[in-house]
Order: sequence, then C-alpha cells, then structure tokens
Amino acid sequence: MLSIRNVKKHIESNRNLWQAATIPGLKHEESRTLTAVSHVPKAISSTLKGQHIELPSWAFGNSGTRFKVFPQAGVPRDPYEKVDDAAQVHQYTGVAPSVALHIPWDRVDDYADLGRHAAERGVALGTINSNTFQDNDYMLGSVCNPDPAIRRKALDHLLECVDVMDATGSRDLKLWFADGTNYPGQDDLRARQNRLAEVLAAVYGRLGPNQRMVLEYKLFEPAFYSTDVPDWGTAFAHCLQLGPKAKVVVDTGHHAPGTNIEFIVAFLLRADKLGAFDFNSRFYADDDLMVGSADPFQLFRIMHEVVGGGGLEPGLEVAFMLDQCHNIEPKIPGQIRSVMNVQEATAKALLVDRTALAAAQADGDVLGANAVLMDAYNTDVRPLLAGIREEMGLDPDPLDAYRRSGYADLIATERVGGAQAGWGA
Ligand code: LRH
Ligand code: MN
Repeated sequence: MLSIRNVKKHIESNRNLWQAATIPGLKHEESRTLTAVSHVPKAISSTLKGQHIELPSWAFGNSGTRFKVFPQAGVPRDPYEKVDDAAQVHQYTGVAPSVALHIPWDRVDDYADLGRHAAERGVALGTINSNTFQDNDYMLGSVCNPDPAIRRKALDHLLECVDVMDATGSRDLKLWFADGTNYPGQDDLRARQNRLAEVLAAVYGRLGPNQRMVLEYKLFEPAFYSTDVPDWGTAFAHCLQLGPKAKVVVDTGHHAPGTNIEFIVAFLLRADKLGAFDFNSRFYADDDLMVGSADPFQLFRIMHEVVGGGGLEPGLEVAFMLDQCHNIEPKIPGQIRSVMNVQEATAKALLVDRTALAAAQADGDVLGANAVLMDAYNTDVRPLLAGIREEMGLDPDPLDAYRRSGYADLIATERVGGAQAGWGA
C-alpha cells in the first residue's frame, strides 16, 4: 500500500509544478500533464535548452544488414551533404549542434573547409571515429592482431584520426574495435590484451592537451567467441591504466540482454570515467534502432542516473551522441525523432523530485521511492518541450516543421547521380 503521506508530501512540495496530481487509480487522461514551461524551474528549462546531442554522419547514409541495404532517395553522396542533413536536425530541434565523423567514410582533402561548411550551417564537426574493422588485413584483428605489421597499420590509422582531430578541432577520438576471435584456442586472450594496451598507450601519448580518447566496448559481433573489449569492466580497466584523458563510451546496444545499463552509468560517473554515450535502442542485439524506441523507460532510467551523477553539468564533459542506422525509415526525420526521444527522457529525469526520493529512500519506503520516480516518468513532458522550443524561436513540432520545409523532396530531386554514401563494407 503506497504511503499516502509520502505522495501527499511530494504533491504539496510540487503543487506549483503540476496541473494535476497522480494518485493511484486515477484514469490516464486525468494523469498529470505538464502544460507549460513556466511551471518548471528555470534551471530545468535552461538545461533542456542547452542540451547537446551529437549526430552520427553515417546515420544519413545508406545502411542495412548482411541481408540487404535498401538505398533511399536523396541520400548524401559526400561528407558535405551529410553535414547539410545533420544541420537540418539542429535547425528544427536546436539541440544537435555537432556531427560526429567516421574515418575513412568521411575523409576529405580539406577538413578545415568541411568545418567552415558546417559552421555556415550552424553546426560543428565533433567526435572523430576510427575504423579498423573494414580492411582485408584485419580479418584476425587490427590492434590485437598476432601480426605486428598489421598492428602497426592499425596504429597508423588511429594516429591519422588524431591528425584529423587537429584539423577539425575535435576533442574526442572514439575507439571501437571489432577485434576478437570466433573459436576457442584461435588466439591467446592475454596476449591480445597486451597488444591492445600497447596500441592504446601509443595513441594516448599522441593526444594533445585538450584531446581525449573514449573507448567503446561491445559484447559480440562481428566476433562470436571472444571480443577484446567486450564489456564496461574491460574498457574501464584499460582507461584507468591509460590516464585521465581516457574514458569509456556506453553504447546502449552493446550489452547482454537484461544488463542494468544505468548501473554502469552510475558507476562510471562516480569514477569520473564516463566519456560518452552512443545512444540507440534494440530488441535483440546491436539493432541500432532509434534511441528510446524499444525501451523508453530504460532511457529514462539512464538519464535519471546521468542527472543524479552530475552528467549534465558542463564540467563533466559527457558527450551524448546518437549511433544509429535508419535502414527502412527516412533518415533525417529518424534523427529528429531520436533527438526528441532523448529530450523527453531528459526532461522526465530532470523532473524527478529528488528531495522526496532521497527522503523515501532514507525511510526505506520502497514503494514511496519507486512512486516518486514513476511519477516523473509518467509525466507528459511533450507540452513542456513544445513550449521550450517556442522560447528558443523554434516550431513546437520539429517533425512537422521539417516535413513542411520540403527539404526531403529537394534532396531527392537534387541528389541524382554520384555514389550514395554508405558503410562502404
Ligand atoms: C560498432 C559501433 C561503433 C561505430 C559503429 C558505426 O557497433 O557502435 O560505435 O564505429 O557502430
Ligand atoms: Mn557505437
């Protein structure tokens, strides 16, 4: 039985926030709707206005599975057009001011010129992603390959990516390695960790004063027996060994089913080792679906730990990136919807009454504490975010505004000929 005392105290202390209170048993339509920006503390609306969600350039290119890549009309043919499309997402959401690049997919002759092109469209070039998973030489691995010459080749690519960061002014080098084995005995698991540590240390040594490396882990795929950076613990241990400029990337699609990802987030934030998120969602494996589409409650729980751990405070420099593939849905609207899903989860997490929560937790009031959290999660924040967009001079409905802009038809007619961008696999 919920402790009415707690809920009542919670409602009293937040009456000015809510138009309607949530008491179990109230029908949904009577459930609470947060109707206007003016109802939330300035700190919350300014945090939401200042949110920074980085977009992946590769989300605008063609993508698919081993079965099929379905090309879409209007897909970019080069990094300039990818930046144009990313700028559309920022234009309508106001919170996606940078685009991550993937090398060599986004290799250009003049990165400074690409940077200028981006700036003219109101966005910046962000995280540089390395790619040591598509060269024929990397069949048995890249940085963990038994062959020192192949490891050298992989290291040279990673150092080239730092050169790109120097040219683009990017802070973060994101490292994900497909390296692993498919059969027990195929290689020495310890030796592979030694090889990995050696290359990571060489890259770390090359980083400039304001540059970081963020190491991404993944349970499996493309390797199916062992992956050399399979989980947060392995990434954390390597980053601890490397130093303060090395932090961990949490890709929300890279865990075993049932993993409590928000625990990992809380732990890494507490250790000041959470560098970045690769947001997406999945029903089964690394599905790279729109963040929040498969499990919006999980995304809320993750953002609840981010807010609680100070992860939205500028000082902590946690990068929030999307890492998704829009295999069958239109790509720019898919990115806009994804950004809106992150905004909604963030707004709900910011609305958690942390005073009431801490009190209930201290009281051992299990149901009371859970109720406070669910109260925020069950808050309809869409009117609030619409209001915030209007205060930012934006259309309250970014998807509808983009649809009415006619940009989709424009690129479908203009971008004819040339090779559409993709994963180049
Ligand atoms: C690996 C990954 C990594 C990127 C790639 C596009 O699965 O999540 O972050 O390099 O996707
Ligand atoms: Mn990723």
